[in-house]
Amino acid sequence: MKIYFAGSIRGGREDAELYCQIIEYLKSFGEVLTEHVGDKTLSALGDDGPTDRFIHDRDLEWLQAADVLVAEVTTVSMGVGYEIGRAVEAGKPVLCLFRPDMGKNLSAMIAGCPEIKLVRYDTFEEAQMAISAFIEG
Ligand code: 6IA
Repeated sequence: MKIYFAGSIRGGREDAELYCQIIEYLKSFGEVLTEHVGDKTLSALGDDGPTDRFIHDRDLEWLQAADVLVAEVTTVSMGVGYEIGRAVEAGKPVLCLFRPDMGKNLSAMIAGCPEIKLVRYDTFEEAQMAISAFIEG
């Protein structure tokens, strides 16, 4: 099982610790292709290395190789929204995790997409249950 995890980078890194925990949990189901998303040393600049073109092309290759996409969508991110759209278009199963109590609004393009499995949660345990139900069916 290859898992593409999507979380905000340039959209803001306030949930980086949570991404890291989700990635660790996802690893119990298979290979996480995008572990860097949970790297707590990575700043919102997200540009301390390869060019944007390189990042885009490499991430899309990983997305095509992935069996599923799991996204934490509470922190608004253009890149995460783009990845979700590309995954839906490619017919990949998509799980979006959203924390309603954080004072953020979820885009209708995510909340209203019938192909996306959207789970609203508060605790990490709820996120774990949503992930295992999504992956193990
Ligand atoms: O618009 P955002 O930057 O918030 O988009 C975040 C999403 O785009 C993540 O789910 C990533 O998969 C992808 N992404 C954005 N920037 C990078 C990136 N930057 N590297 C890998 N994926 C990215 C460079 C960091 C690297 C030097 C460790």
